[in-house]
Amino acid sequence: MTAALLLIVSLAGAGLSSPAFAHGERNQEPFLRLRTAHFYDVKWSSKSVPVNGSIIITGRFRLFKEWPANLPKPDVAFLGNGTPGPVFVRTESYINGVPAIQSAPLELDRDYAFKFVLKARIPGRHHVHPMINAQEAGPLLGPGEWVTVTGSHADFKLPVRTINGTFIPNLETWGLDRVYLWNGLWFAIAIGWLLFWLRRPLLITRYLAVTEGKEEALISNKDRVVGAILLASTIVIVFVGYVVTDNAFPRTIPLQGGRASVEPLPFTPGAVKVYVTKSTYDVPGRSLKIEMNLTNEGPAPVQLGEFLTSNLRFINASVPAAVKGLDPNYPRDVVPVNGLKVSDNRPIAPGETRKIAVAATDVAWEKERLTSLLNDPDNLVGGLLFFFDAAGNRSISNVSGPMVPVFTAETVKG
Ligand SMILES: [Cu+2]
Repeated sequence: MTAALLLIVSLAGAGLSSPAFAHGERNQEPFLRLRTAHFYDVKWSSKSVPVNGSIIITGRFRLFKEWPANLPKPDVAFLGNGTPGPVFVRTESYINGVPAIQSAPLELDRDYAFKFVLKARIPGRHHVHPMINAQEAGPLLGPGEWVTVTGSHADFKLPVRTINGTFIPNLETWGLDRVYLWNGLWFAIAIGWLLFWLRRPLLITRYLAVTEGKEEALISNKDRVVGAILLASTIVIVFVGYVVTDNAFPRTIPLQGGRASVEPLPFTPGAVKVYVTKSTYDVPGRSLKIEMNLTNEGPAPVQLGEFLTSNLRFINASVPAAVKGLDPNYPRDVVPVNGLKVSDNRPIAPGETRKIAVAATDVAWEKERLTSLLNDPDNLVGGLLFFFDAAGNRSISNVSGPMVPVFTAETVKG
């Protein structure tokens, strides 16, 4: 009976659940995704690439001003890529044009442009994200795009010419014989040493000998000789190995552990000052609503075109420049179809302050598991607001406010 019930439950589950996509970005704490690195203008050069082919990922990120207080600052940060395992090899990476091979300290409330090149290694359909690894804060993921790698892994090659002119036909297999030799040798010695002791009576006999004060009887002279031989031969192996390797490769450079230094992009204050007066999350309506006073401190009238948070792009369909800014190839699963509803779309004149209400309504709040923020002791939502003038110039302002839950549906007209 129980077995039949279990079978029914599991069959029902299989029918209802959708296949597991992506690779766990939704499991990150919402405050990590809402108030750390906001990625924008991200582009993937291609959605399909053969093994040995390369794709280039470019874009920008802003490290949010209201970085979570409980999270260490990005004093040591590294530009990486979020992919399911080593399916690509990162052959180049830059932050603001500076090679990002090493980690660098990054500043909050500043913008950085990044670029990296990935060479396809393992065939399949992979979700590819830009990512910032901040020491002690963890991986901060940008938006993901599905990239298909075609061909066969057996054809993969990574040729490199070193600075002393040595040509390595394939870095993937270079020097593997040495790796096997040294690992095999130490493994064999370790197993031999373990067996030498394990073949004798073990715990209880030895415990009794020790309690009776006869521990000397447990170690014979032969054991001492074997131990001394092992010690001497280990030292000889290490020394000879060092001399032989040093002669074979006289010029070596150790792995570099220094820090790079990267200047942020020039600071451009947002043309619009944002003052949030109320922000709520309508639980049944799956809608984040923000009421705010917007003051245009720039020279031209502007309209609110986009709200970006946690890689979700809520776009105001009434602002042509915002719609134009959405690349037709951009991954659709992070562009909620309802977009951003704005209570008043008339351009805000220079010097004018206007109270507006916006609603970002989408099932993505649940799907991306962002609503678990409602249970957090720190329930601030953060994001970027993109304003556009009539010429299509963009200005970016920060926005943040608490996600206070309401349990009755309300609407924002727009
Ligand atoms: Cu992913």
